[in-house]
Amino acid sequence: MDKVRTAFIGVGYRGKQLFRLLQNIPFFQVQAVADPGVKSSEISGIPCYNQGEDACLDMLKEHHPELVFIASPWQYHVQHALLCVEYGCHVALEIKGGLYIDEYTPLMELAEQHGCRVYPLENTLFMRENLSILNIVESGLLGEIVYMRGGYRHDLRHLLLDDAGNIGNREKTESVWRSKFYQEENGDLYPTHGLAPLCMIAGINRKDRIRSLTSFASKPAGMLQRIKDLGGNTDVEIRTGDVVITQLETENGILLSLTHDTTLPRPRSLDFEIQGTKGIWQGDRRLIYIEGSSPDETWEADRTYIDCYEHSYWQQWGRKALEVDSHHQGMDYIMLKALEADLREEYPYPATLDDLALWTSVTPWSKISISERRTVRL
Ligand code: A2G
Repeated sequence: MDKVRTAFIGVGYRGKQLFRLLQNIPFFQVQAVADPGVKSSEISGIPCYNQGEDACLDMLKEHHPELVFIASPWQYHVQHALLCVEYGCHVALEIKGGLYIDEYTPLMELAEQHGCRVYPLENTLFMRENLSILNIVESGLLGEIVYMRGGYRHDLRHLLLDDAGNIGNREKTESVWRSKFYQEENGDLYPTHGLAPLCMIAGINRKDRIRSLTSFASKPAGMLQRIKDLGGNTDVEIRTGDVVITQLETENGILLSLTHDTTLPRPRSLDFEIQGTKGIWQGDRRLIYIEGSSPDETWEADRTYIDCYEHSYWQQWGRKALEVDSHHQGMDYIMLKALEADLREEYPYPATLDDLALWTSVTPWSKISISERRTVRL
């Protein structure tokens, strides 16, 4: 495969970021986009399908793409992916939390029947440090993995509320549909940024399985405080706890801790920590400790280790990644190059639809665990 005929369903905030990055990779030949909310003037030089319910269907019929990027609102992901697979397209599917248990099963079945691949676009898998840590863990430097932590800790109040403190009202942003989840659900709404790299690093869903999870939620106070400060109407219901913590256990006895924390003031963090029988790495602080080689009980900067164990993705494409993708520190670009490498049959993409189904299942299971105050078996 030399080039791939590519199309987009959904070109909002995220779709446009990916669309722009693809301009740097000649392999992806973007033929058309479909999105009822987009104006042709926003996307230059290619057909833009924005009329009516069947816009994306018309696009598929008229352009016969081989690959479709799906970056529509969360509630449409599976429906759009099913449609693309019906038309024989591979799918690059944006991530989100699971909307219900077994949500991806029909897609897995249909993709298998049609011989289509579905690539989860989880960019944190491609963070330079995470990929070096994958190599470090595989080399045995941290010993046997025992405990891992990750999370999505990102203050989204500015996105969920407008400047007057109205919820879901920030025009032309994901605020319009994303905020509804905060009003209706109490659980980890967005587990994949934290969980996906942990699963990749420890081989979960390959050589180990998640057995059970237990989630806990704090009260939801952050959004209401912010609404009050902005002079908005505080007579709204917010259900998602400000901090939701999920503890997961694997069959091989690894404990994972996952945090969802998006409605309190804080600097952004993915909160990674990987701990094994020979050492520990802390992503936020960029520190590492290896027994026997680090000074006794003293943290070291991780830089030398991260450089020395650099993943082949970053060795090949890292320089360009940092040049063209400052917004996500190169990881989006590396992800797209990894997708290209898989489609060219050169190097397998490190995650599958089966992995996405596992990561996202944390959302519905965490809701059950919180509301029934119990551990759930996966
Ligand atoms: O904020 C960041 O870019 C998130 N990505 C992304 O998932 C989304 O939530 C966005 C807000 O729209 C990372 O944190 C890697």
